[in-house]
Amino acid sequence: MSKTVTRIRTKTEMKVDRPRLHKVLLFNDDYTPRDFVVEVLKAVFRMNESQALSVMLTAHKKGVCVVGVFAKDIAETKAARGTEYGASRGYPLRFDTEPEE
Ligand code: TYC
Repeated sequence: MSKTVTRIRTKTEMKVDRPRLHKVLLFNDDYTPRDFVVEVLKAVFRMNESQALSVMLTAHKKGVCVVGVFAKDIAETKAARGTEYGASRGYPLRFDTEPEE
């Protein structure tokens, strides 16, 4: 004799938050040459000349500029590379990260 088995399937839906993005900020200082800031922006953030010039000038005039928005680990790596690039030439050039709202 065959049996009919009824199973109740329950489905749990998990809502997962999208990972927050992080901004990379560039800070002005009085010592790093403008051309060198542009060089770092092109090398680390793959910007073209005019993008790099515009970001450098905004940081120079306003004190700080958002360079880009990335996943947390990428933002942190790029900020560290930019800061290290400056330090390797003896400049106080500083990048940092901040979570996006
Ligand atoms: N203020 C620097 C100068 O006049 C240039 C500069 C621009 C430095 C932007 C840092 O994030 C910076 N030589």
